[in-house]
Order: sequence, then structure tokens, then C-alpha cells
Amino acid sequence: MGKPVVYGADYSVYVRIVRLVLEEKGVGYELVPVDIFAADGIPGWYFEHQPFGRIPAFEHDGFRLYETGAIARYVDEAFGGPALQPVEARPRARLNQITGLLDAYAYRTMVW
Ligand SMILES: N[C@@H](CCC(=O)N[C@@H](CS)C(=O)NCC(=O)O)C(=O)O
Repeated sequence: MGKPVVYGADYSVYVRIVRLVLEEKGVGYELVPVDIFAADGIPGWYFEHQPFGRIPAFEHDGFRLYETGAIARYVDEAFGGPALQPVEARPRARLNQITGLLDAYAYRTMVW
């Protein structure tokens, strides 16, 4: 399998989540810098990777993906290394509940 590519900036907590997951899995990756707050705007080519202009976006052997949770779960399931999610339904549901609530309710307050 080829090396995955992460598009984004190192100041982004969402980009950091994907990078942490890749590190935990022991997967080497390339980080392509995309600064969504750049003075001259988001580069036009980036919208082919993330149509909403958010970071991160991800690519692996021609498979493009965006949304941090989807990327994190893909990396956990597509690569070797330690499993990062519980196998059983209830603990996995709890994990998804917590990550969902942080995304929906905590991000603005804690990060902005
Ligand atoms: N739902 C997206 C959210 C990603 C997101 O909001 N990233 C921030 C950077 S931390 C961003 O791109 N913000 C730009 C903006 O709000 O215009 C995901 O899960 O990847």
C-alpha cells in the first residue's frame, strides 16, 4: 500500500486528530500544506479534495476522503498496527457518541 497524503495545516485540531491516528497506527504519511486562512484564500484545486473548503482531506492509493471521523476510522481499519476502536458494539457506540458530541458541541467553545 502506498503512503497516505493528509492535506491541511498543523494548527488545525482536526488535522491533528488524523495525524495522531496515523502516528498511533505507525503509518508514514505525507502532509501537504493547505492554509484555509491564507490571505489569498483557499487554493482552487483544494475543493476537489474537500468541497466545503475545510481541513483535513485525505488520499490513499487514489481513494479520496474527507471528514475527520471518516478518515480516522478508515485509517484504523485499513492499516495494521494497534486497533484504536473497541470491537464490541456498546463501547464502540460510546466512542462514537463522545467523538460526535465533542465535534458538535465542544469544538467552537474549546477551540475558537
Ligand atoms: N467536519 C469537518 C470539520 C473540519 C474543520 O472545521 N476544520 C477547520 C480547521 S480546524 C476548518 O477547516 N475551518 C475552516 C472554516 O471554518 O472555515 C471534519 O470533521 O473534518
